[in-house]
Amino acid sequence: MDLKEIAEKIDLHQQNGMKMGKITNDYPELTVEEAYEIQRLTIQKNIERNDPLIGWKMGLTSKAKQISMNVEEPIYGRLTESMELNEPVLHVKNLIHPKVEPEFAFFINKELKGSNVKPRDVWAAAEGVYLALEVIDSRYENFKFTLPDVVADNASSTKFVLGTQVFSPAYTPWDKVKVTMLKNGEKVQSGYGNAVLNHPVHSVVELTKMINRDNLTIKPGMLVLVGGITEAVSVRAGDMLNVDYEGLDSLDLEVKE
Ligand code: 0L1
Ligand code: MG
Repeated sequence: MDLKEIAEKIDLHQQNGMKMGKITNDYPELTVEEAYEIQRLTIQKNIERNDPLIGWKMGLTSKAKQISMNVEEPIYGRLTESMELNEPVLHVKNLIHPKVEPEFAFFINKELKGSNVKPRDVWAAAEGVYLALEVIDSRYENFKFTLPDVVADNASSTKFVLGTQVFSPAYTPWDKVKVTMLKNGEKVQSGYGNAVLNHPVHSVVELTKMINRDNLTIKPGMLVLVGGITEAVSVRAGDMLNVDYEGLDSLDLEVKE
């Protein structure tokens, strides 16, 4: 099994929004550790194209998603500059079957590292929290994959957009924020911040511990998308999403061809 060759294939499908068969169809013995190495090699290709790493995302952070995948811990992916939308407009022409989920993004401005990191270390390192929408678009048919497949495909990362306002991490109980998503004026999802590992801060703690296994750290200036607060919602051209974060602000996303 040539991990570099697999990374090149995934990169091609990610860049062109082309679906592909599961990697584990060809390599059923693929481990999660090897899948993270494929993810690293794939994102290395973005970095070589002047599309630098700007952060991390956590996935499978809700108990429901973990049970459905039969796993006991979340997964992580890497965010690069080209994934950030500069305005709340999503073009779906080069995407496969995009879905959108409401999240929080922690802006970390002090290095977080080690296997013993605690919530208070995250609060000391977090300079701000943004409201965020993540667009996921698995490269696998029908969003069907095993754990190593989805890890290799960078945890389905595709695009994300941040709200304009940054919030102090200190004054909001992020686990208690109610989020309601409307699609074309109709309520489609709602949930609370505690859907993310009981409290979003735990997501940053877990990420720090998970990447520490590969001697990696969260560097100052990095964003962390903590995980979906509700189920992800499928979108297509012509859709309009309005997401209300009670007591804070709301985000819109216009979906165009
Ligand atoms: O951001 C996410 O929670 C996605 C994790 C990967 C699983 C999926 O694509 O649904
Ligand atoms: Mg997500």
